[in-house]
Amino acid sequence: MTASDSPEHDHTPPSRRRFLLGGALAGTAGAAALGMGGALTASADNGHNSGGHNGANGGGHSDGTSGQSADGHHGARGGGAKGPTFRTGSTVDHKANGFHPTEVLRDFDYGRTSRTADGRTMREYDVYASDEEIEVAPGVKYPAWTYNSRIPGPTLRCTEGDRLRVRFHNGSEHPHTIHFHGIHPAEMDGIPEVGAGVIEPGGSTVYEFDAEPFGVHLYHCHVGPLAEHIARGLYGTFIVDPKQGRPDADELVMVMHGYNTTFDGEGNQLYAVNGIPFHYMHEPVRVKRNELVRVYLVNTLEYDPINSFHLHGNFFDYFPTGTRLEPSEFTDTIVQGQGQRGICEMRFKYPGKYMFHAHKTEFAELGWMGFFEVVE
Ligand SMILES: [Cu+2]
Repeated sequence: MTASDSPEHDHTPPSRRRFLLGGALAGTAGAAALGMGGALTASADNGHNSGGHNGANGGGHSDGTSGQSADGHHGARGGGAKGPTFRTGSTVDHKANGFHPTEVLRDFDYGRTSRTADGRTMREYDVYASDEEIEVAPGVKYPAWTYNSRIPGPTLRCTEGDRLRVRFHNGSEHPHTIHFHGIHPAEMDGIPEVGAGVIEPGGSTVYEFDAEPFGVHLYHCHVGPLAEHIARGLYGTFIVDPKQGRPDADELVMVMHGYNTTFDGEGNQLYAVNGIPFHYMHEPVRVKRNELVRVYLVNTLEYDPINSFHLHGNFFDYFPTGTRLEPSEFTDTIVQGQGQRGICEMRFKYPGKYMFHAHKTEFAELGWMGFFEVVE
């Protein structure tokens, strides 16, 4: 599609409009449901674009299919009051994907523990890289590169002062590393030409270092082209708890990211928290009224300069990078650049459903939105 044949009011950049390269997925319900235009498929009509993703018209239609066998001829439209069609009703096949975003929320990997010679806790983790086809929207398969076959990778958790031993095996067809944020010797930094350097397909290495400083951190591949290695899915959360711990809470991990399904490196066509766009619209994050909720929030979004987190009907304490025990802010919206992260602590005063989403409306309408469901 060129600018000249796009609908008059569609200001979508070309990279976002062209949802997928080629015809492999043309005509699937997932592509059509995104409401992103005739470039996708010969069967798309003008109505797909007139809604755009700004919700200008009321064409929403949920077909409720899984998308796997949809033929794209049912007239699904994007946009409208309900946003992209797959936002409600349709879901991806989590079983086939091999991970479930609701489980990712509270899934912490503490490793196998033992004692070091000097009496500290040793935690050993196994992380492998692999190439996986992930259904990121109904009917839309994305060729991801993953840690432990999921997006995001496992949440590795420990306490400051622990000794960490991370065995990394590269089962992908591409060279990768694990680069941890934190304080550690240069040779454990997981970058090319230092320490073990790039780990080739079939290769392995061990990253070993002390857990510091306490806070919420991240890890990701550091092989070039770096943007693609990260954007394909090679990232995860790395939590170092303070020795004294934090107050009891319902703890959640949220990794904000996107999918550049055209691979043009010019933006993202989908945005998500924990792997699947709109997942927490379908399955709200259930929390209890008055209970402390602690969100470890990480931004790994590639190709867009900022991301954000906004909570409806409530405010939260924000602890940037989680490296101090006193919050820096009491707010309902924070902004993070890539690699930034922090802890949001909140209590819901009233029961009901409360949205959370990027306060970058474009991201929200392309997948980065969800609900908390507060119950008694
Ligand atoms: Cu890589």
